[in-house]
Amino acid sequence: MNLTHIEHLGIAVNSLETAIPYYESVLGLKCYAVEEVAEQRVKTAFFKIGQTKIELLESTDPEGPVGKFIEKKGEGIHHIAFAVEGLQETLNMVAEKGVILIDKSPRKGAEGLNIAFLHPKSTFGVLTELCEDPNK
Ligand code: CMX
Repeated sequence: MNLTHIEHLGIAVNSLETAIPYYESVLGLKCYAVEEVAEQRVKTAFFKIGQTKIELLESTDPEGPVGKFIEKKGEGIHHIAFAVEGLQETLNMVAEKGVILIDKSPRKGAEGLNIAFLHPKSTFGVLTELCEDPNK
């Protein structure tokens, strides 16, 4: 497996509007994009810190993955995303090692990345996303 860096950390928040000022005014980061990912039933806001991003996630549907997460656990770190080269091969390899895949093949995520999730039940409680930039 060829993980290159932490692509982003996903953080569930109740409201982008109330969370963004903390990241901008207190941490001094700049929100460079807000994007709705309808398929995932979230609105996202992105910040860059070095090579890594922070992705704030506001649910647009209480039955969506982030809506359910917030209902159960409240705001906080929702997932870690690793950048990987060769996403489909990596998924095959991870599945062979017994990890439960949420996505058996890559699909489109925010920022045009190809993404796939691994189930937190087989990754020691951390929802894990693998991302590949199709333009690299
Ligand atoms: N981190 C860690 N554990 C989590 C979790 C998370 N983010 N979300 C759910 N869980 C846990 C639940 O607490 C539950 O644990 P227990 O059985 O101990 O209670 C377990 O996983 C299974 O939960 P579930 O209720 O059976 O399943 P859900 O319907 O809540 O679905 C999951 C969980 C991870 C399969 C689902 O959220 C999913 O498919 N996620 C991938 C997609 C996603 O998260 N999209 C949003 C971000 C999109 C983006 O970044 O653009």
